[in-house]
Amino acid sequence: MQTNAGPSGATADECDCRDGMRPDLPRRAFLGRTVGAGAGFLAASVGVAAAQEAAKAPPGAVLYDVPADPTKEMGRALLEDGGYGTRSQFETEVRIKEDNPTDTTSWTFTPLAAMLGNLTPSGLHFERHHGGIPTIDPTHHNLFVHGMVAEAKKFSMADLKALPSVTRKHFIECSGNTLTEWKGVTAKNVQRTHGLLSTSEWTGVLFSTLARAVNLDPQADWVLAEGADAAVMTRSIPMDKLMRDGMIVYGQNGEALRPEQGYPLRLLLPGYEGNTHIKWLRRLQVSDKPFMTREETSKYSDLYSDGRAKLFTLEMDPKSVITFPSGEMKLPKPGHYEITGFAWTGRGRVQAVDISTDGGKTWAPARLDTQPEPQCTVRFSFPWHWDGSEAVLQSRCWDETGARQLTRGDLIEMRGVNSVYHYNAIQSWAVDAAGEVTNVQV
Ligand SMILES: Nc1nc2c(c(=O)[nH]1)N[C@H]1C(S)=C(S)[C@@H](COP(=O)(O)O)O[C@H]1N2
Ligand SMILES: [Mo]
Repeated sequence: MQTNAGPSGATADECDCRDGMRPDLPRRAFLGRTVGAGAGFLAASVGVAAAQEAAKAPPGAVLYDVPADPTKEMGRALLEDGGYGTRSQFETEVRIKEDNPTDTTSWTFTPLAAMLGNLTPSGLHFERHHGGIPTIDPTHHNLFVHGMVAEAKKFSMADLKALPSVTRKHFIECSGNTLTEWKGVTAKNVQRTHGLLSTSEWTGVLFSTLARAVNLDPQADWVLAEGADAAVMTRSIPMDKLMRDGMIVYGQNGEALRPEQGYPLRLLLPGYEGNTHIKWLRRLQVSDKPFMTREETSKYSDLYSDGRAKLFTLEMDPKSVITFPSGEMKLPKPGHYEITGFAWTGRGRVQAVDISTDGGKTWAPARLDTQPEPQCTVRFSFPWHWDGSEAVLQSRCWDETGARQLTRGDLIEMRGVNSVYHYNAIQSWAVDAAGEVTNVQV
């Protein structure tokens, strides 16, 4: 465990000599401690309050002593080298892993109930990896565009960054998000039911810009996208989608993509199922037909009750969920509450959101707290007076194409229960008389 080094590894003596720092201040005023395994050390050396925080703080978080009055002590020093900032030691929300993990073919859920605003902090973006997270040196990474093109080309990262770019906010949702709801209630909270959803501001080159550079064959109709991970994930993407709004992105929330999100390069297909957003993108092969890869035949297809499976169900349908109050929360007492949540659709902009507090018998419109943008989440809210009696909270949304979020009953009538992917039914949270909130299906 690190005990006497600050966040940048500076020793106490170095700290004392920094420009502008008063050497007479107690050392602990500008020393941080990194959270490790031994909580005993922290209890002994930084006091009870900090030890309690340490119990909650994720590993690696840097803990500072908390002065009784922050105006009476010099604040801590800046990081030695300017450094890379981290969140407050009191902010402890993390992604959680799925219940039955393997180390490399795994996923983590975004803590949706803790999100403030619309964007997901990059460190909390959900993850889904089929072959682990590759480490790729961007100076050696290339994107090959070939197949039915007049001029096959190799683009280095520098080549791509020299092209005109766009910056747009879009969600990514794994089509397996909420899959446990098909067969009944198992997931207890919104992180586990809906946490394979995140929203970022993405920066990169439009596919249409690359298309002009390689000169597409007029017969070209599909493109195979391939990742440089151990899964060598491949998906066939319709050309009209790519030409409409497909992006090759290298930026996420103002900085480079996180390794978990596909560093240094990924495909971003606004509103399409997460699986098609190929990470660690290394190759685009242009063709006149789909390639029928494993990921679009045996996987990522939707099995209906009559035994037939639908292929290429690419657009995510309208969906919404209440994140407050939601499963495993407890309302302390009757009174005023602001119901809040997210709505999204892969087909365009969210048009409106309704709320029911009586299990779908009556509905009233929610307020949209963010401006609806194409294929982007919106935040909604709804003022609610809880009188202390049992309630079932639901949200439903529809989008600018007229597509609606269905009840669970209607969705199952249409789709059966053999599907794995694309579950988008109305979610219900029951509030009991004690204020306990649980996941229910009505
Ligand atoms: N190369 C590659 N691309 C991939 C995957 C992968 O395992 N390898 N997982 C896919 C799946 S199933 C999803 S839902 C999204 C998840 O993106 P994220 O990890 O950035 O949230 O990436 C997709 N792209
Ligand atoms: Mo996925």
